[in-house]
Amino acid sequence: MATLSRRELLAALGALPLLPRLGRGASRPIPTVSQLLWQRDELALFIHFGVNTFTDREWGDGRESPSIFAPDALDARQWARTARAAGARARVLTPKHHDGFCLWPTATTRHSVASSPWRGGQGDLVREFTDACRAEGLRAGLYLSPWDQNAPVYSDSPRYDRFYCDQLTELLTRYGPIHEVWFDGANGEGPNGKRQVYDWPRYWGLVRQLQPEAVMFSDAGPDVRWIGNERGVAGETNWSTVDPTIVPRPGMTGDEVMRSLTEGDRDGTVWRPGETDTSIRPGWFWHPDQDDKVRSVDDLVELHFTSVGRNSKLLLNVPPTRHGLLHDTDVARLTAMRARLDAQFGRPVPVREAPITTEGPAGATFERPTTIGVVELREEIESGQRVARHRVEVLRGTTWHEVGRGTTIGYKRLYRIDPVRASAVRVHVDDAVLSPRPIAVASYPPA
Ligand code: FUL
Repeated sequence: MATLSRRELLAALGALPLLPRLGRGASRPIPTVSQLLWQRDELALFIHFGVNTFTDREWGDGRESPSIFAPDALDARQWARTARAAGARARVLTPKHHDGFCLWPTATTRHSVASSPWRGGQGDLVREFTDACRAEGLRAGLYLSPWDQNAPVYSDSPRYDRFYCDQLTELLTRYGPIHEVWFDGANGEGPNGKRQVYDWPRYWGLVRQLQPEAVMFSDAGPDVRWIGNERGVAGETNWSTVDPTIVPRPGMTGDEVMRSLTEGDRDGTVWRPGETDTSIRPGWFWHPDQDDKVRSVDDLVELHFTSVGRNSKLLLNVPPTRHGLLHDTDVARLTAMRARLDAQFGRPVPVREAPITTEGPAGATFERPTTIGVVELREEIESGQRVARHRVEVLRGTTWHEVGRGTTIGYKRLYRIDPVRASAVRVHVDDAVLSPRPIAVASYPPA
């Protein structure tokens, strides 16, 4: 098949109507540097570990004895090496889950590693975790559950707020830079039968003050929002902008809340991209009877397409066993997943020219007709997110064929298409909130 000449290609590209000029100059939210760096990580590993690992439960009740916390071969470097091998650039650990047991020696409670047999009561898992992150070049994040079933002051709201802020202060002042602070919205009743009222503005203000470069995750951000499910699937429409009045605080429910979490809001006034959290196993914590229920390599690769490939970031949970090590099966699956993704995305189809314009369709002509199976689109999100509806077309012979259509693009939009031999690819924008910035288009061979 003959390839197109430059003139023919430009003529073909130019044959489509110009983009609608929409609200040029109108102001739209853009990401902060911290939000940009967070998104570019693409993959982070989540580490759920604590007393639940030893009781075979998902939620402890706060009555666990610290004496059960006894990993006999804990190696935080093994977790970090695995994260690197998986291609993750960051990790988030659970220093305290809903049971209240603290993985660092805190002055706020005796319910911690200091009362456990691990390392003779001298251990500090947050230290080992953050040191290992640094040694392997990974960014460290921390999850501090506000719901605490052990703290006697829980639900005595002002006292618990103080207690919780003291814990946050320890975590954010002792261990160097923390890139993400993860706030879960779970909110149970305390010993007095009342529900704790969390002082979110105070917690968020404290994090800003102590770690100004960290992004804060919760249903309500303020920097990064939950994607609305734990299956690993971001919305096909996924704006990084949201209307902050729809989800003003964590833990809210309702159809409109869930829609806004999953899809964001086209006319949102704040930049709050969605994080997709899911586990490699059915549970968040390790359970012996789930060793044969680890996600397959196909499944893990699929997650990349339904999260990163839909303008999200994937936070993939991989829980250590009672030995304090990641299980061989999980390690093998993650390594194989990375090999598959590297093979898939390692060799973009070479292009002869990549005429990119904000006025017409963006596209690229291949050096030679090539069979492709994946198309990747990227907006320059440094200047915001603009595309609201688009189509992807490939050139076969002298005719353009549509191979995909969708709404938002954002940081990255991936299309898996039926393998097709083509000589060029282009994206046509049908609707945008502002004249789009150039869209980068890359194509890859089928898997
Ligand atoms: C949830 C928690 O209740 C789960 O145990 C887990 O930590 C998950 C990531 O967040 O809300």
